[in-house]
Amino acid sequence: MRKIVFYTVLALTIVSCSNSMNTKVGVSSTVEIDTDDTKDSIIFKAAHIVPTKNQYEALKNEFIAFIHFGPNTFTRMEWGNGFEDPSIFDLQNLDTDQWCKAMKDAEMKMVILTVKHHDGFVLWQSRYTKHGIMSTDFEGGKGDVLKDLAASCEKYGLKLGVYLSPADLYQIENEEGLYGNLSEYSDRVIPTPVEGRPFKNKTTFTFNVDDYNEYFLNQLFELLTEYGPIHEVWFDGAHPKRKGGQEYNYIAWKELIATLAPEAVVFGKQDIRWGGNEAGATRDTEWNVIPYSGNPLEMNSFADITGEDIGSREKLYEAKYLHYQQAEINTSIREGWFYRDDDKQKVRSADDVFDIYERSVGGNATFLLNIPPNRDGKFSSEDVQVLEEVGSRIRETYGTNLFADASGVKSVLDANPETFELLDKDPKEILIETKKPVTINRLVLQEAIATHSERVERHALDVWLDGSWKEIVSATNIGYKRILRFPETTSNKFRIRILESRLAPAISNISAHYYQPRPPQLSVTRSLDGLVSIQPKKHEFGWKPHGEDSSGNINSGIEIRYTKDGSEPTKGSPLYEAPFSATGTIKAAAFSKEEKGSTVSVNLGILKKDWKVIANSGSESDHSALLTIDEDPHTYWLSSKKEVPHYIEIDLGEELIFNEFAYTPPTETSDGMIEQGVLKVSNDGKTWKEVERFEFGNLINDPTPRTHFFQEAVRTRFVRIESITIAGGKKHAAIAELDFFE
Ligand code: FUL
Repeated sequence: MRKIVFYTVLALTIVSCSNSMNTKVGVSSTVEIDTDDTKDSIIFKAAHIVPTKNQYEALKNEFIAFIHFGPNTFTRMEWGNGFEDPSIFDLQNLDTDQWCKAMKDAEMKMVILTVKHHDGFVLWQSRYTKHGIMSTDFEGGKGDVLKDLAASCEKYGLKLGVYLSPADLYQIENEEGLYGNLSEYSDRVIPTPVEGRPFKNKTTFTFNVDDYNEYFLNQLFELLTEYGPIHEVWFDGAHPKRKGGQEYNYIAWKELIATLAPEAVVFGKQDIRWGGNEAGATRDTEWNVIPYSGNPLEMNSFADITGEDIGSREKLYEAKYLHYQQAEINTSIREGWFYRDDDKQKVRSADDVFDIYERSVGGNATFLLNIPPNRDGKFSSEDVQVLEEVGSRIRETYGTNLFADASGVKSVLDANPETFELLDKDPKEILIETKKPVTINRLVLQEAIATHSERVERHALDVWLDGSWKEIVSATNIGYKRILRFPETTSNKFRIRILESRLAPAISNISAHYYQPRPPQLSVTRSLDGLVSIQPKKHEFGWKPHGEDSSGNINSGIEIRYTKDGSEPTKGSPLYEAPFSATGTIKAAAFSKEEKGSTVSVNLGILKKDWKVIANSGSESDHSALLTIDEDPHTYWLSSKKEVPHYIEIDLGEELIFNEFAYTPPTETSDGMIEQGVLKVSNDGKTWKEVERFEFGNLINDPTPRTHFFQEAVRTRFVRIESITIAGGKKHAAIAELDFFE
């Protein structure tokens, strides 16, 4: 065996629980690749890279919370500029208990607060700046958000972490600012004593640093000694601005953190890496044993790792070092990291959050979800509802193990992560038999990563059905945890096959679960050709799209049934399989085995295929008048003219009789909602006759399709809609869709 350079003092003993053979091989979280290493010896080394104790504990948190709170909450900005007057942070009420209860209900285990974002404003009573909560009216300038949060965390049993932004616009912009002030490097004692504000913790450090690093270290000292144990220190990589070639002496920060917060992991540095996006997207294969070109234990700065393949064998062969560094998948529950408002800033659905949870926690990563408190110092009720719903789905699904009384390999069925089955003989498989048949659609697999690293490269689940094994699902790596999702299957015999691995993998846990599918809300659309499609309604969350079909990912076995005669759809109604032709009323609902989803009902007007817009009062770019009759309610005409009346004239292609029309306003803008208007008709498209006046209320708050019924039916080929007033006194006119009904 080749020489392995270990950086941990402790070399653990790997003991196989199922084999009498004890394999004594050292493990480490970082190892150097030697010049004479071969592909095989590199893989051997990779198979002995394990998380540190702190990293392993952090992985076990699984689902954790982020809180972005500060001046931006009040200015409605995503990034401040450092010039904010502290009084902008007009906090009157603060309810950190409410935050913690909601996080606990969601099954989260830790919360990380932005104690200082890029604007440089501090949320705690720092001795080293006045740019923060001490200069606001909150609790007479004595308030401390971190202190309140720390107390609530203790009460609710949550761990605490801090986000301290290295970028600091206040320290860049103000005249006496320390950031990039070109100060000399010299030996400085941390913490810098401040008269009348002694520290209880008497530890001191001497570091050779400049002014900004001294300031930063002093603040870290306060955060890590005065708020109870800190379990994660989060260093963001973003910089709205830089100055004076300012460098960060991370090696000094690291020594201070390791001494004062020995249980903490560091994000953005050697312990935890960014998942590579802020959208909640996950990799299909998330390796945590990854290659480095330098020694990560000595590195001062860490580049973002954003590629798709980061830890395959091919990548490892290029390494100078192999290092354990787990991913955090971070995203926000709202559109934006900071709270802006309740109307326009959409909130992720419970389906979306639960899907990200299963993809990240069940994909060898940790899920860090941001919930930004509002200006009343609370989580908004919509956010709380999503958290409660996600928590109850986690408990309902993963709280019951359907393999609890199964027979098979005890060490993987005993729910004890310390015991494991070392699969060192072929075929590498595990058989599990339940007393009675069980119906499952989720399987959780875990490797004994703390002692045996992550070794599985490909695996599959087989189910015994009608006298033979049938492969139900396969996936790549496992690592800390893999959640397999598949259509429900019922059997009493299951087989897990490891198809490829790095040496002998050690499986520590296998459990089976059932997720109760939730019939999704549906949407009914029609193409210009008149083909009607029914599909799960897309959640309208516009911020940083991850491109996943959340409802499709978590639900299986859902059927869509519909009616064309106005009756309520039932399990006996026609099954929707492909688009069909129809006009009139379509009602549809999704059904799971147990449940019926809400019914969607649409009234489809006369086909628009042969319609033409013949005139209109101008249009803004990208908002042509044709979008009024394109069967897509997400696109809309926006007139260019800035005063009423606005008009649009349409040639229906032939003479038609109708007695009602529908106006669909745009949902993406509140500009242009036609509150009052006139419908005119013509038989030559030139001379117009008024037939109806219409009025629609509350369009800005409720931009849903509105129908106007006529006194009597009209027969015409040309129609003209003319606006009289626009909601909210706005100047343009906008139409997403126009429909006429026979
Ligand atoms: C980014 C920052 O710039 C955002 O404001 C936010 O804090 C996010 C978590 O990290 O890089």
